[in-house]
Amino acid sequence: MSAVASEPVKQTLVDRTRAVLTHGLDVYRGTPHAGRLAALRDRLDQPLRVAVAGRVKAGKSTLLNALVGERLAPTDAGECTRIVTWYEDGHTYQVRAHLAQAPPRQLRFARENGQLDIDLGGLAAADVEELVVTWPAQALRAVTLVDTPGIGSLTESASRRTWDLLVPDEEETPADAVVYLMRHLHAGDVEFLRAFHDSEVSRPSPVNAIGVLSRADEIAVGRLDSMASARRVATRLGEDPSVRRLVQSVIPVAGLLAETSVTLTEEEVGRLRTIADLEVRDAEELLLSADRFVSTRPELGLTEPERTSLLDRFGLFGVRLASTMLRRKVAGTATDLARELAERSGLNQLQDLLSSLFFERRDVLKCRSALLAVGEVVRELPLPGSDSLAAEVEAVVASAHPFNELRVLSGLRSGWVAGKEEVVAELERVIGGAGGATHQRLRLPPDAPGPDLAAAATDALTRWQRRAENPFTSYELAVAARVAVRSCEGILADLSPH
Ligand SMILES: Nc1nc2c(ncn2[C@@H]2O[C@H](COP(=O)(O)OP(=O)(O)O)[C@@H](O)[C@H]2O)c(=O)[nH]1
Ligand SMILES: [Mg+2]
Repeated sequence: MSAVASEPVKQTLVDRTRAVLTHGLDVYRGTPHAGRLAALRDRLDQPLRVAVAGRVKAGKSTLLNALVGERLAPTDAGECTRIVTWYEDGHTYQVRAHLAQAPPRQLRFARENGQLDIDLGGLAAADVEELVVTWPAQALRAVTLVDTPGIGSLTESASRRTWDLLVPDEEETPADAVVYLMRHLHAGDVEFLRAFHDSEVSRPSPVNAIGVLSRADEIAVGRLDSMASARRVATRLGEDPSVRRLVQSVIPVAGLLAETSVTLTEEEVGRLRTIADLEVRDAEELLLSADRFVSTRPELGLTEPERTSLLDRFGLFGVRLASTMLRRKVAGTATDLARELAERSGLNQLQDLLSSLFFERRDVLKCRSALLAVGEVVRELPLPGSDSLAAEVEAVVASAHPFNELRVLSGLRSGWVAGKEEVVAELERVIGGAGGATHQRLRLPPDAPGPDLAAAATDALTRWQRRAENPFTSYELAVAARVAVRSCEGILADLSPH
């Protein structure tokens, strides 16, 4: 039976965005923009693109490896760290170089000690626009990760490439979302984030950026309570109004430990056991400093290169933590230890956050990037027909509820929408600011039964309707409250069997 005209099939945001892009292709057929629009349409079916950004040596590549679960991105120095590199899922292992002045070229690569080593084949880093590493990896199915050389890179051109990727002048932002690493906040970080957000639909916008206080183990100089100190610093940063309007939240991550936890070897655990077998006081003395760890107690049974390699992989904090956990039998096997280290490094928390703030909203984030880009095409090259295209973009952006939620979220974060603390906190949750899942919006446990969810959603709906209609509610809050009402209605509609 065909659909009845009076009951149009509900179009999703992705459908509507795809229709805009298809129309755009019609308008721009035969122009240089056609390819760009086609690529944008393809992107709707591809994984979300998340860039890892921040200053040089912030620990970006290390953290990217932790997220992939393999040591693909080169860390420290080396030519390849200066090149913007994409890591995407695929059927075969492959590395391509996109060049400024020549067609793309396939590159040779090798793996040594689990690390990917790319041979630039005589190319200079400056000649390479970007590298694309295709790698069959579970983690890359949901997300394509982009490693950046970092702002303030050693060379002007590497710095500029990072900037172009995140804050392009002309083209759409190639990334849908950003994990921004900061070691300690300074003016340059805020300025960078601000510029990135200036190219957004609703600015300033914390909707697609998460802040990571990176190299968290170093904050309390590697003491065992380092992560607790880092958490305090991160919380303070996350409450700072100038940071809140730029990133959704700031969490501490000890990236090196995170990377090592997902690539831990039995051999490494064996070496850590040697330290764990020492008397507590002897172990503490050995681990007082990196120098001491490498050069004292020659009778220990660990060579100098073995000790140096432990330091490179775990950091002093990681060696302390891991050997202590083995000694106290918090972890018995390599698998246990890997799990504990992943948890304590902050990696699990980061993954949860990425999942609730980015992956669950991936369609909205992708559509947002695409519609922004269409808007730019229209501005760059006005043609007959581009006015109606621009109007369509407007219409989708204005009417799609998820975009309204994002707009309110930015409004809350930037202080445009203000109210009583608990009201603002509830508003932020209901519109999906702490995660888009129903239970998260209603602040219920993940396994809350349907009737509980429905009851909570009905309560919330009543509350937000009352706030929206209350004459004492400020104008901004009333607008936001109407968005919250729609969110509650959406939740109830999803819960209802009809
Ligand atoms: N102690 C410690 N060192 C780290 C951490 N993350 C990265 N590093 C080290 O910092 C250096 C720079 O890291 P890298 O990931 O290359 O930084 P990038 O320039 O931002 O990509 C390397 O020597 C890493 O081993 C961390 O969480 N803790
Ligand atoms: Mg790097």
